[in-house]
Amino acid sequence: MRNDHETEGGAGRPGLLRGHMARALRVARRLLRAVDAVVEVLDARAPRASRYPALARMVAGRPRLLVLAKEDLADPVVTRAWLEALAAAGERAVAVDLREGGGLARLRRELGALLAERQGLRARRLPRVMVVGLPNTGKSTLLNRLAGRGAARTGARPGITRGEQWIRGDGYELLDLPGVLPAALGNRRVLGLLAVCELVGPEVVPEEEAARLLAEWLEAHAPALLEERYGWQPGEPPLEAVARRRGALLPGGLPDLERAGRTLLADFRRGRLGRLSLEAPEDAGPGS
Ligand SMILES: Nc1nc2c(ncn2[C@@H]2O[C@H](COP(=O)(O)OP(=O)(O)OP(=O)(O)O)[C@@H](O)[C@H]2O)c(=O)[nH]1
Ligand SMILES: [Mg+2]
Repeated sequence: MRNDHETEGGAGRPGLLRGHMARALRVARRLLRAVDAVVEVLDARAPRASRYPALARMVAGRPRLLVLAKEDLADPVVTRAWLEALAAAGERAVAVDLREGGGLARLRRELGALLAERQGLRARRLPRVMVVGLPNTGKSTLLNRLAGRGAARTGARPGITRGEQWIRGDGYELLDLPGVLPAALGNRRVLGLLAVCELVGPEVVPEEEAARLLAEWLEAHAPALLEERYGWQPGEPPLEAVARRRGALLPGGLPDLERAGRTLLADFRRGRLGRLSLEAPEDAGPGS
C-alpha cells in the first residue's frame, strides 16, 4: 500500500525528530530483537496517513498486528473496507474502540494467534509485545486495556508518553513507547490529516490550517452534514457558516474564522459530526 509520507522523501531523518521521539525510535530499534510481536497502532479515521513508514519498515519481518484505534469515531463501512484491503494485502488487522472496549476480544485472539506462531518461547518467559505508532493514536490506552489496569499514562494530546515502560499484562509483557512523528514533515496534506485527528499538535500544523482542510473535506465529502449542523449553503465558505451558526463574530459583525475553525475541529474530534473517515482504501492518496 502506498503511503504518502514516502512520496516527498526524507521520512526518518532523526535530526528533525524531537529528542524523546528520536530516543523512542532508537529504543524501538534496539528492543525489536527482544520482542516477539509488534502492535502498530493507527487511527481508524486515517489509516494510511497515520501509518509511519519508518516504523513500518523497521518492524518489517517481525510478527505484526495492525490496530485501527478510535474505530468509534470512524465510518464503520469505511473501516470494514480498510480491514478487507489490509487482509488482502496479507496484513493482520483489527479495529477497536478503546474507550468502550469494542473489538478487544478479537484483538486478544489475533495477538494470541500471532504469538502462538512464535516458537521456542513457550514456558520459558512471557511473550513480549512492543506497541508503536504516531503520537496520540491510543497506544497507552491499548496497553492499559490489555493489562486490565491503568498502568500507563494517557491523555488527549500528542506527546503524553515520554519514555519507554514495560507493563505486565494478562499473559504478556507489553512495551509502551512514546509516539513517533514523521520526521519528513514533507507532505502538507498528510500532516493536515494528522492534525485534524490531533495526532500532531498546533506546533506542527497551525489550527487554522487544520480547520481549513477539515472544512474543505466536509464540503467535498459531507455537504449535507454542513447544511444540517451549521446551516451551510452551497457556495458559502463553510467556516463562515460555522461562525454564523455559533455566534463566533468579531466586533463589527464579521465572522471570527479562527474561533469557528477551533469549534469545527473540536466537533470533529469529539465525534459530534458523527462517525467520519478521512481516508478510504480506494483513494488515490490520503484524504483525496
Ligand atoms: N474515542 C476514542 N478515543 C480513544 C481511543 N483510544 C484512545 N483514545 C483517546 O486518545 C487519546 C490518546 O490516547 P493515548 O493512549 O494517551 O495515546 P498514545 O498513543 O499513548 O499517545 P502518546 O503517548 O502521546 O504517543 C486519549 O484521550 C484516549 O482516551 C478510542 O478507541 N476511541
Ligand atoms: Mg502514550
